[in-house]
Amino acid sequence: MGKDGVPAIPYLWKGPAQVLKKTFKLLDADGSGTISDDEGYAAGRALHAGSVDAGRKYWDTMKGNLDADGSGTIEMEEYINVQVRYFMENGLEPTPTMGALQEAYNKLEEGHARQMQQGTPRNDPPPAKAPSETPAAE
Ligand SMILES: [Ca+2]
Repeated sequence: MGKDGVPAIPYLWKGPAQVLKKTFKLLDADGSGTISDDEGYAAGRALHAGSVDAGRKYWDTMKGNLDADGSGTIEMEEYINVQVRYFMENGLEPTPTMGALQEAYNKLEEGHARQMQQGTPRNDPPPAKAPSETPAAE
């Protein structure tokens, strides 16, 4: 598996980067080292009380922002670096940001547990039509 160090991250952002790393591992349900659409949609559902539409919208937006190299899947470094860069560029403070990230992590974990309990089938039927068009960003 991957490299452990994330060299681009300044010291102040190590904490948030660690939470992002944990979150990535939660998102990467099959441990493949990348987040696929299925995994991203599942996470979106977990964060939006099981709503398929909201989950899909969430991940499509996230992926649009995170997939720096356009590979169609999200690697751990991409996931961490893009978000930390975003926080830095927007002048966010590391400590409260880490709190917010931790909260999202908890919610995600809780949502995953809930989905397990409800016995959500892993073999969801494929979407009727692929969401190929991205919302116009104007
Ligand atoms: Ca994966």
